[in-house]
Amino acid sequence: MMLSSIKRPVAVMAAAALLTGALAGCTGATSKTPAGSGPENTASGGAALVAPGELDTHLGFWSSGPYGGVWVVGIPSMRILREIPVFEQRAGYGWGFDPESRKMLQDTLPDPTRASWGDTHHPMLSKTGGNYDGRFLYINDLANSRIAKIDLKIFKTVAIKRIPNIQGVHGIGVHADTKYVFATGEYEIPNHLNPNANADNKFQTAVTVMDPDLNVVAQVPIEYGNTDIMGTTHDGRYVYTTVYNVENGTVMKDMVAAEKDAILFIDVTKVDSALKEGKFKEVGGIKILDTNYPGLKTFVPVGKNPHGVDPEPSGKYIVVSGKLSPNASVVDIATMKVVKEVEVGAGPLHSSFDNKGNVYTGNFLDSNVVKWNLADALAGKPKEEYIRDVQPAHYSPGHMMADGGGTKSPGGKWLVVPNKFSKDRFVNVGADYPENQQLFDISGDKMKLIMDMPILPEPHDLQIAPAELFKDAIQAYDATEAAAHEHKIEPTKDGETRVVRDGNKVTVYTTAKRSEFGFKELKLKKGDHVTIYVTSLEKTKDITHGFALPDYGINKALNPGETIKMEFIADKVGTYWAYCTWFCSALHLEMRSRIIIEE
Ligand code: CUK
Ligand code: CUA
Ligand code: CA
Repeated sequence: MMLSSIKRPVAVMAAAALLTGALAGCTGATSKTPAGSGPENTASGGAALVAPGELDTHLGFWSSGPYGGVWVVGIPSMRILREIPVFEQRAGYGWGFDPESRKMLQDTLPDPTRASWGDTHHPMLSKTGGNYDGRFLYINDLANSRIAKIDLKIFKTVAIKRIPNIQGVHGIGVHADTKYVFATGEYEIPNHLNPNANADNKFQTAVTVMDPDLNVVAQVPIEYGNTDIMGTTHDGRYVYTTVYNVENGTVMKDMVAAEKDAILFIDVTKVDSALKEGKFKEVGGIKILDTNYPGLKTFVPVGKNPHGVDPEPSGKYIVVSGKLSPNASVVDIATMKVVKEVEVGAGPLHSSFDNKGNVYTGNFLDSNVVKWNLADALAGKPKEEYIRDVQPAHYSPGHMMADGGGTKSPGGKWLVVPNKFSKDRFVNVGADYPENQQLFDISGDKMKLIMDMPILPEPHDLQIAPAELFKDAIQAYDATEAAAHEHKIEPTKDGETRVVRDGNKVTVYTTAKRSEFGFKELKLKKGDHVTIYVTSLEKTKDITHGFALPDYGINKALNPGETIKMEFIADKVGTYWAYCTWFCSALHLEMRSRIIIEE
């Protein structure tokens, strides 16, 4: 291999080799690489590359569709840094195998005996003053009408809630100061909202208002057949959603019958005042707001079956993607009127923004990304002028996201285009093709394709923020005491294992370090209700242990300084090994302890 002259990571080379068209014209410095694979002609002059040992400047948070979790990806390298399991069990992290996370998953299912799964579409970072603040990430589960909160101090899911009275939580929105989190209901459930709540009994779905911990504050009944994608204004005043089924149709033909559908604006200040004035009925513990409360809801007619609703940075307009029309509709927030229909191409689904007044709209049918200038379009300039660039996407993009794209302050550097198809972009691996997501450098006049990256189905939507925003995420729990405190137990010291028996209730307090657990052997009686707390004595970052007792369905990762809790009923007589599941030292396989269960 003649790699000595190439100062760039293998991943980029591999990707670049697939991009010969886009990256043609490399210089002599990389002449030994496949033709057209040079980095020098990217708009950034190669700065896009993240060499081994270098760190990414941005983090992307991906929803993973029916994969049910969140992927954290470094940008611009596009290296997957970790997964945050949310709605599904994940053995790697032991998510869903300990009582706390299992309860979070199962208690929020319609039937707790079923396997938990999720269909995640829209990750939304928490905000302060209309900009990402790096504290939390919220994400929906379309499948089971759930929403989850991830704490970005620990990159773990800390709350999952099932939202009552609606089916299919699809769009979610985060208030400009994270005062509220909002969710839509995609599927109509006629008359489902308690008929007593509203005399005319015609409500099909509801918009849900939650506090930052996802407790339902109120629901706003909606008379139309769905509420779809959501957004919020940068001043915190409105949350808005597309409504593509004003027809209340139950089959596709009927859902596209009307010439116009709508954008629904909900005035957040009216939610507050209606609550304050008691303009609601309480149904099953949920405050159902008086739907006729003045100024609470405004429906703005737009072209049929609209889709993406994206707030541009100035806070004046929302760009609504037409889906069935070749237009993006620009809605003026102050007047709640469509002020411009901008022709962008066939099948626009979503848009994102840079810091120079440009909009990036993805066309599903044309399979491209169109960069257009908002001011020029609003001024009525011809298409040749307001459209600044068109680049093919491979293939058929859904969402697209620029760094800081949904905020007041986009960064204007990166655009990620998650595509629905990859077709010929990767080596054949059977009838299931990987999905293809593409990275564009948008800092120049023209968009530059930097990378193709195959990923598991499916990269649905994402948020991109500077990595700097997450610098306070913990790398090791500061003190064993702090982690033990969460479980309200005395911290367990080195060399100490306490076994406390109270009838058939047995509580074990023990430790983990390289490379042994605090107890060497544990004797239990058949029928014992066992709780085991394991505290990691590690202080070194990146030394993770695991605690698995497979015969009792237990498996959990254990970070430095962390205390985990496991429970089981010792209902099988025999000898069972608890072992460490994370490779932690040369003696990792020796890190196991015997549990003997006697009659
Ligand atoms: S919806 Cu999927 S392409 Cu769930 Cu965000 Cu538009
Ligand atoms: Cu501890 Cu492997
Ligand atoms: Ca419609």
